[in-house]
Amino acid sequence: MVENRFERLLLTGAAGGVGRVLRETLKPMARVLRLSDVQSLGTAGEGEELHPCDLSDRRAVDEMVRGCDAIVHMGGVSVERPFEEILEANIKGVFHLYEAARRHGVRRVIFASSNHAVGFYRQSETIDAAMPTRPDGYYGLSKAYGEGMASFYHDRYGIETLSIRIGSSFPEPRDRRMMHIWFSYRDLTEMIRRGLFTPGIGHTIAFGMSDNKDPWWDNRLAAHLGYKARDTSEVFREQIERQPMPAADDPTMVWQGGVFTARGPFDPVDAPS
Ligand code: 15L
Repeated sequence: MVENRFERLLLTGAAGGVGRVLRETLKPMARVLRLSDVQSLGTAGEGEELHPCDLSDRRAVDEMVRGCDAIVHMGGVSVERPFEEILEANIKGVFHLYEAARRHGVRRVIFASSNHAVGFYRQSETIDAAMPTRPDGYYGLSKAYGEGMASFYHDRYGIETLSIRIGSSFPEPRDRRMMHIWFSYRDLTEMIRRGLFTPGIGHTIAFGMSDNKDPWWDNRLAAHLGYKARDTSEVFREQIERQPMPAADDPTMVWQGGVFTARGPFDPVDAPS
């Protein structure tokens, strides 16, 4: 893996939980890190450029991408929400992003997909990236759509993408489900680095997880990235197992997507009953 720094790397969603971490850890990978979000980004530090942007605004996204060599796309709605909200940031937003990438000659994208693209697989199943998606809501659907967009822009225009189906990327796992899919910030950063600098990735889908015990996901189709996790959720096992055991039919014990599988429906207030 030849690791030349990018001249200008764009990070969207830079004000979010994961984005705030990547704002620091991606810095060595570019001379200038352009940071974008709809939320406040504070003030620019050394080597940073702030570029607030609403992903549903096509012109604004085009401007945001202009001059960048690569994109780490963490932006958009990151939880289950009514379809109309998902539509703006995640469906239109990802289209705007890839169109801008095409127009401005960006050759590499990291797309923050999610485990919720496959959230309706059971926890008893082991899945790989070749198996059909099983979205657990509108949010999960938007991530499956984003992966489709990445595949299309590769086949049609040669833009390469690593779609990372991120598990639970928090400082620590919060429950038994997350023990299986926890993704430390250090491992997330390493997977992004591999996605940015490994040659010839086409459109690769990888499951974003640390080296956890009893994983539900098989990453052999992303082996060419050479990604190796350094962290594991095992160090949190004792504290997590002190939590009361949920009922066997609790969504967090049955489905890979956990509580996301039980969100909704979201009736509009003026819907006929
Ligand atoms: C996600 O995709 C969400 O963005 C994050 O907030 C978590 O809920 C995570 O999945 C998860 O499944 O734990």
